[in-house]
Amino acid sequence: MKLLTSMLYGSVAYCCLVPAVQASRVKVTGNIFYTEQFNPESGQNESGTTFDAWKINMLNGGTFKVNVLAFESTSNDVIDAADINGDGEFTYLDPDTYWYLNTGNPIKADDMLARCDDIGNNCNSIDTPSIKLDSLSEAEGATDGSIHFRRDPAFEVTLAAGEYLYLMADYRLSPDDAEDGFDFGNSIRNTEVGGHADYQITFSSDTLNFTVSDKTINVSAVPVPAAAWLFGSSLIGLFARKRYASA
Ligand SMILES: [Ca+2]
Ligand SMILES: [Ca+2]
Ligand SMILES: [Ca+2]
Repeated sequence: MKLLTSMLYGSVAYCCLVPAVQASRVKVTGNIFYTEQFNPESGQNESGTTFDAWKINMLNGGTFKVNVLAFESTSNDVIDAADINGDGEFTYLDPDTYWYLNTGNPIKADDMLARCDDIGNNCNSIDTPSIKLDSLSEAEGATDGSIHFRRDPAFEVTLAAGEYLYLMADYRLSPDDAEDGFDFGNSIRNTEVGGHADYQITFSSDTLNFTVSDKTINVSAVPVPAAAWLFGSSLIGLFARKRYASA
């Protein structure tokens, strides 16, 4: 009986005081292109680089980690190149990333919330009601395979519920470039591989779940499994009855 009671105590403590944690992790990939686009200001086509705008819909507020993998070298020298993603090409994308509010309209500089270019560089800590962001360490940034000590940003971010954009560009995307929808005048290193560069982003959290559809990611709280609550409450009920019966 004593054994049963302590087992019950143990189960109740495990299932209810320490809610089941269901880690969630998702990896997405994309490409940045060196190409031409019409520039209304000059009235002609100009070269530059594309950038991607990932829609991040926070159905619940919460905290997650973002870890980028892109720069396929330990230095700026091709002699240190490594084909990290195994596609037979070496690309030199130096990610420059930004958080914006998504108002559903074209990107506006006023909607920029935060920037994270590198590990601990051009990645200022920020703490406001809508966003909190802190760079991760080099070691944490390398857990996805990054080999350059700084180029690929990695950070922890806390966002309030709402709709955001996470911009992935090549260094450097100014707020004006973001408004243009194209990084006029920018180039990417090693354009011999077809004028593009590759990247991967890993989103992970202990408390949030990610659902990816095209370039939209819906982020929601991981529910504590109903079975755990039912199991826990039935055990509490059983334990309470036993106490009552023995009183
Ligand atoms: Ca590659
Ligand atoms: Ca990384
Ligand atoms: Ca960078």
